[in-house]
Amino acid sequence: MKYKRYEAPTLQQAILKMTIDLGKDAILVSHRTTRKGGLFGLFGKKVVEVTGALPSRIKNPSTSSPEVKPSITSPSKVKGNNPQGDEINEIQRELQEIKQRMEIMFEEMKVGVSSKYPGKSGELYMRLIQSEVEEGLAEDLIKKIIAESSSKELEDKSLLQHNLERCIMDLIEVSGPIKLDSHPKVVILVGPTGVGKTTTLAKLAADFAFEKDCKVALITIDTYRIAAVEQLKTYAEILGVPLHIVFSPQEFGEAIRQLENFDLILVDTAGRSQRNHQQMQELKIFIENCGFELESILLLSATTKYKEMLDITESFKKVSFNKILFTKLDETVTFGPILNILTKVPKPLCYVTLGQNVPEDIEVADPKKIARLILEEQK
Ligand SMILES: Nc1nc2c(ncn2[C@@H]2O[C@H](COP(=O)(O)OP(=O)(O)O)[C@@H](O)[C@H]2O)c(=O)[nH]1
Ligand SMILES: [Mg+2]
Repeated sequence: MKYKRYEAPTLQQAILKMTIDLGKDAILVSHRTTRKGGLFGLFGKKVVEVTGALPSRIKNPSTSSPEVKPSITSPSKVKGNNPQGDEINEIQRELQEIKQRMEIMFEEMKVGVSSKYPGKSGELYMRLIQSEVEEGLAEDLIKKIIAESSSKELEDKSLLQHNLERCIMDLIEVSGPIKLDSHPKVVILVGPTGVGKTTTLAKLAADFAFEKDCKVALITIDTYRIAAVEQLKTYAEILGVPLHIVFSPQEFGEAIRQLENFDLILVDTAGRSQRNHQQMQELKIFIENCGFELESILLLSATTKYKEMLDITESFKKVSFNKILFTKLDETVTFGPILNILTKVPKPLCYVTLGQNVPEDIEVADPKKIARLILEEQK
């Protein structure tokens, strides 16, 4: 038996989350209402926490939520005439009852969703929720397509999906590839450690140097970890482009001046923890005091939890960034957080990366592809 905990603003939404994650064989073991945030637990947001279980004979379709230890003895540990046997049997019977109640609730929930969302729109709403699109946003999107559809059209799932795809695309602002609209164009990649800055920089350098036949140079202010500089040195050697290593904003400005006849200067930075105020301040000073106008791209990993993405974008706003780039799309199946972020942070998306391979695993962001990934049926 696997036990998992889910949180949501209402009991119905929490059960919905659990059912989406564990499937409809899931059993509701317990639920409670609690408050999160606020002072000493007061004035916080009300959340309903449910603990669900999945009988072990059923394959768990997802591992996205944290597992919790069961608070009752596992029935599998009970042998023969163990004195705890009766108690366990009792628990099993109760679980069976809960399961039946759950099934009824699940059916009611489906009825709830389908009464709120007519025709096939409920299915598409569930699809958005499964992709981890925020509930409010999913609701707005579905309401929009309902408003645009006749009752006959509401029964046509592929038409609705097509309309929904278009509505999602409208929300995704893209900038296209880096434009060489100044000379030299200086682009700095910022973001947390391990998000893929150095790898992405190498991919961009290769694209501009080889495909677009531009004069490309690299600068790194990632001097915290010697291994990080070595990684970039290797890329610079392979690509045959110059690399400058700088330690101060003055040196940074000087390096750009020395590279003035290059078309594109790509700048790598040390991974910064969004929670380390000093590191963020240092980066801000580098950007503001180099004497050149920079285009700053914030990298976010598609594998990061949405809440953490928000935290990262909030912190990097202080150093200011012009565009967003999502990495590691190959490592996730839930693409909703990309949409959530792009609707919350009004910055265009420039590229996405989809693997570790330099130079090929990078693409100019395409709203249609992202909308399709969000709406793709999950197996
Ligand atoms: N799966 C996957 N891995 C990536 C991608 N981009 C970078 N990585 C990997 O993520 C790790 C950290 O990358 P790195 O460029 O050193 O991150 P940095 O600390 O931000 O410079 C490396 O193992 C990269 O190969 C991507 O799009 N997909
Ligand atoms: Mg790096």
